[in-house]
Amino acid sequence: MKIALEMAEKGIGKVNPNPLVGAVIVKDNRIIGKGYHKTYGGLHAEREALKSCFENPSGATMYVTLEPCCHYGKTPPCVDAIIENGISRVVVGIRDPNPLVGGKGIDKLRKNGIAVVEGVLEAECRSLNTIFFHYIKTKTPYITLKYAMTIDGKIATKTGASRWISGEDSRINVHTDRNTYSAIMVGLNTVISDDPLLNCRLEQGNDPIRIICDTNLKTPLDSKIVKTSVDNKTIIVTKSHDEKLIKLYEDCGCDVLVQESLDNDRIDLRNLVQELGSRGIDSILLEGGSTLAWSALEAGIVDKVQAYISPKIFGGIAKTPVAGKGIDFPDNAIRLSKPKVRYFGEDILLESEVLKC
Ligand code: AOF
Ligand code: ZN
Repeated sequence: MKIALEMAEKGIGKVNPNPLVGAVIVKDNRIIGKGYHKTYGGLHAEREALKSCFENPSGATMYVTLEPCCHYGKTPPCVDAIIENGISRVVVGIRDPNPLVGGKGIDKLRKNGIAVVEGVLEAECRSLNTIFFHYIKTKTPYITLKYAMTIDGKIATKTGASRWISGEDSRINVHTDRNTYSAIMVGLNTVISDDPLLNCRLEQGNDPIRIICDTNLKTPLDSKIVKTSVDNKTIIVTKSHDEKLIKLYEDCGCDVLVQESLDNDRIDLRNLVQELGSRGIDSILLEGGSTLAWSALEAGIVDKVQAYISPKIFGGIAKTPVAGKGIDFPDNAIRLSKPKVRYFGEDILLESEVLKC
C-alpha cells in the first residue's frame, strides 16, 4: 500500500478534480504490475496496473489506495476489469466517498467471490486526497489561505516592502502547492502592489488558474497576469457590468466572471465558490491580501491556513496577514485545529484546519 501511495502521488497536479489513486498487483510475493491515475479522464489506476502486468494476474492480490469504481464514467468500471482478470484479493486503502461508488464497488467484488480487505493505511489514503474528499462532498473547492510573516506577525515592512519574508526552501514548497491546487486567488491590491505572475516555477509543474477578485474591474491592463493570460488561464471576478471594460480584458485573454455583490461593495464569496466548483475547480490557494483573507474567513469558505513564519522582526505599523473588520472579543475568535508543524530552512510552517461549527 505504501508503494501504491507513492505511485498515486505521481499524478499530483494532473488529475484534478479526480482523485489521486495508485495500485500495485502482487503474486507469489512479487510485484507483477503497478499503475497510477496519470491524467484527468485517463485510465484509472487499477486498469493501469493490470495493463502493466508482465505475467498473468489471475490469482493475484491488488493493493489500491481508493475503493475501485463500479460505475460507467469516462472509463468503464474498474471492478469489471478486476473480476475479468481473475484477481482473487483486493486490499483497499479507503472507501470512495463518490456517491456513485460509496461501498458498491467493494460489494460487487465480494459478490463475485473476491476477498476484500479494507482500511489499510486509511489515514494516509484519506490525507492524500483531502481535496477530492472535500470536493466530491461539497462541490466547492478546498480553500487554503497561505501567507508568509515575520515572527512579529508582519507581512510587509512599514514602507510596504515584502520581498522576501520567507526563505528559498519555503518558497519552493509554495510552488509545490501551486502545482497541486487547481487555482490561485488574490485580491486586486496584491496585483497592484506586487504585480505577481502566480505561476508554478517547478520544472514540469502545472500552472494554476489565476483568479483575481476585483470588485470594480480595476486590474491594470499592463499587469503581468493580464499580459500572460492567453497562455495562463485567468479569471477576473467583478461586480462591474461595464461591457466595454469587460471586453478589454476579454480581448487580452481573460475570462471575466460577473458576480452579484453582497452589500454593493464586496463580491459574494460563497456564491463565487459555488460557481468555481461548478466549473470543475476543486482547490484554491488563497495568496492574499489581508482584506480578501478576512472576507474569505468571514464568509466561512477557508478550509485550511498555512502560515510560514520567518525568524525576522520588522516592527512598526505594518500589514498583518488578516485585516478587515476583525472581531471584538477573544472568545469570538475564528478557531483552528492544533497545527501541524513543518520546517523549511530557517522558517516554520504552521498548518491548521479552520474549525467549522
Ligand atoms: C479516477 N482515477 O484511478 C480511480 C477513480 O470520471 P471517471 O470515469 O474518470 O471516474 C471518476 C471517479 O472514479 C472518481 O470520482 C472516483 O470515484 C472513481 N475512481 N477515479 O479518476 C482512478 N480509481
Ligand atoms: Zn475506476
